Amino acid sequence: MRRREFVVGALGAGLAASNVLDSIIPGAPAAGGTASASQLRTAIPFGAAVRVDYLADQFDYKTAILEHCQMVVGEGGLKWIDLRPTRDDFVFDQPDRLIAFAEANGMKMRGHTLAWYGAMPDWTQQIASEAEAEGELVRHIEMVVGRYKGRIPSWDVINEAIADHPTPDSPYRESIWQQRLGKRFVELSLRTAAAVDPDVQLVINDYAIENPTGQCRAKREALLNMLRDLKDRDVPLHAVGIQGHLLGDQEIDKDGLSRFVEAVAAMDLEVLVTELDVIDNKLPASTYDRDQIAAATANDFLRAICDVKRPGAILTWGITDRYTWVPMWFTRDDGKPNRPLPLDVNYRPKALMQVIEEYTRVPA
Ligand code: 9MR
Repeated sequence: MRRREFVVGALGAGLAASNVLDSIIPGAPAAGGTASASQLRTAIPFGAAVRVDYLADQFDYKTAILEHCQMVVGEGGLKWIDLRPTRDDFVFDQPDRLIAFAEANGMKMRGHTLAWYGAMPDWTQQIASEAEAEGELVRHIEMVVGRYKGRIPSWDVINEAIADHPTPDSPYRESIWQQRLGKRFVELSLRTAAAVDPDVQLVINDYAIENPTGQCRAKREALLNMLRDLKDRDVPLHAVGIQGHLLGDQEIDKDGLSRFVEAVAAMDLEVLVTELDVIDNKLPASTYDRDQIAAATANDFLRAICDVKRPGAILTWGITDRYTWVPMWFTRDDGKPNRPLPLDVNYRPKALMQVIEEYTRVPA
């Protein structure tokens, strides 16, 4: 079978879950497709989160990014803690270097992120009133989106605004923005970003929506409610970022995730996969088995999305197992290093990379 026929099957009706190992072997049989011809002829841009310092001094790292990515996003650099060490300083060094790299190499850069509870400098704890919060948030977004206007085409305006265990009465996560402004910080951020750069893609980004658990069901529902509320009030918004930090030992809720994507698409919103990786701390020790399970999990996840709607981009949260956030929270009991990303520590492609390529490449 030629690649084109194979990709038709992979993107269309999808690969049977049990078939994932076949799916990454050239020549494997594929089911009949349902995706349109235009969907199949257009590649999905692939990208990765980048640590900008390593681009400068690690040849293999830079080569891997250049070889595999059409898009980059700073793993840090645009977070408040990096940009705003003090209330009055804006430090643009890292994102300036990353955008220069992207532009020099014909890549797009995504912006991550404008309003998040995490990675906040201590001084923001002193934001005491509603007016002060509004002033700081608006000033920040105007300054940062304005600096890269026309150059960063897509922004995670809102990151992880849904509570870890949302309830109908309390769907939002605590943050300085939520505490001082209530839920209107979401609308304020989106409207401010849209006013600064009307062409930018405005994204709401979140995680833990892909498993068949009560927590993920509640997160999906809370996120959809938030999106509906924004759309009902004509708040500018273009896409939902599904982060995709997949728990390797948990099943993907294919129906639940597909239904979620359907509901997002029905609101005329695009879907992006923004932070894909596979958390492997509970997976078997064998490297081979672990990589196959990670690839199968990612395949189930991507298939559930792509069966419904072609994502605007697929990005992983890092490119090589050498540099990943995963061991900060999910070290293995056996002491073996984590393997969450598409390339191993020596930049060799793993089964996960093959799965990603099946979804992102233009058919021959
Ligand atoms: O990978 C990032 C890590 O290096 C940072 O220390 C951390 C705090 O800024 O953020 C990590 O990235 C997170 C992303 O910004 C939002 N989704 C979850 C990611 C992994 O924790």
